[in-house]
Amino acid sequence: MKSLQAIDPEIASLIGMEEQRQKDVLEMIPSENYTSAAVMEALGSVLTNKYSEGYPRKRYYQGNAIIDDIETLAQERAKKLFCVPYVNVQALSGSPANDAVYFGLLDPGDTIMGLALSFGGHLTHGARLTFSSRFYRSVQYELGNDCRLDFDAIWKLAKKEKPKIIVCGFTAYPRRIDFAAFGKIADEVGAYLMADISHIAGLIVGGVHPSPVSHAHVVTTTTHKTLRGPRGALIMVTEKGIKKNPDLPALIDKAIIPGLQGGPHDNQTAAIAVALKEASSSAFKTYAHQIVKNAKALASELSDRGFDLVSGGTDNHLLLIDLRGKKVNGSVAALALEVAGIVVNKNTVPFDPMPPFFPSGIRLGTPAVTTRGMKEKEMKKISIWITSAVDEVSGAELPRDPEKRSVMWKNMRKEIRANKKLLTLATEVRAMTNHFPTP
Ligand code: DSN
Repeated sequence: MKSLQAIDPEIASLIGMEEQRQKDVLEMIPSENYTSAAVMEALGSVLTNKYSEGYPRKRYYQGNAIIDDIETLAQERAKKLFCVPYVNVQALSGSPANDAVYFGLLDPGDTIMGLALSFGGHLTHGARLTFSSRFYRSVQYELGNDCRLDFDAIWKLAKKEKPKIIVCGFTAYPRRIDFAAFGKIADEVGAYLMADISHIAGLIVGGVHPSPVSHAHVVTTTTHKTLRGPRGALIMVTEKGIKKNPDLPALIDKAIIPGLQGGPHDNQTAAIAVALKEASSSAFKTYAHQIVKNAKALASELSDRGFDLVSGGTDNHLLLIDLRGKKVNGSVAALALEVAGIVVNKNTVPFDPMPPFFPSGIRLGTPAVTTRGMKEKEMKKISIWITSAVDEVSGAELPRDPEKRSVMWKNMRKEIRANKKLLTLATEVRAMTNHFPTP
């Protein structure tokens, strides 16, 4: 940081402030985590200086012998950890990874079928306004009335629409995913099954969530969520995938380059390799188990305090809370919690009558606080703070009329930011987080 401080004190100071913020608060956005110092060292290395279009030993530029070894190591570690025969480590992040699978396997206009965004799917799973619905025909499944996957409805939709790819794996689904049931449906309709395990990759390698590898043809994941690596992604083809189409690895490699990307980010590839090494340790298994234990403890404490948990609880790292019972809009609650030092995200809940920017719920999770060493005892404290913060804004529902809502939200934001009770909670939070160092 010394040279950065000398060259650009403004950015150095902002990074320092962000570092302090990350230490002071409870980071509870379930897709965030604290990566290790070793991962960051690889990420900030000289590897950022190199161009390496192509793949190991098939590069367009000279000088890539060492980069070849790094990329091969990342590939081999991923293959071993996830038990797959092929992996591409070059996708720059999760959305480009999913886009590459579609680009490689589909023609424009082919049908993809994923969970609707408002029910916990991802933008790239066929949501309106995205690449995935503009260039492909997107059909979307929803959850059942119990807010769980309804395999009967999914099967019927697949049979009717005949998608070429069925996407499973979600961003706001707190329950275990039955990959076998998805695999059976995909096989029956002749579709590829793509499992996007971005949220739960760390839980899968840690042995606390079943793996999709025997049921899916293609598996994608980001590397920076529960897997705790740098930003980045993996695209994997399973034995089942190669059996269905032996060309899948070549199609995906070609989709990445020349299809969608130029040179890979070699510093990112090395950092992914480091994270994969860390994730294969027994300490990581303990970590993954603790993430789930913490999420379950938090769910039970919050339920006891009158919160309405979507689907009634959690099997994984995240909780989705419907705040309509508390008479608070998700945006209002998320801001109040932020002022109180607890960082979550507003989120739609299944069958949400409100728009995505002002949804009825919040989503929170335990991967980052578990990295800091917090356990069930701390989850109880956190649930008490969450309750106090949300109770402080109870009654703050926002109108559905956009104009009225905009005026009300503007005034409310000012009040919440200055709320003394919330600011006091933040000092209590800080007193605790100081005892739990970040990596
Ligand atoms: N932003 C990710 C998440 O929070 O789940 C999805 O892209």
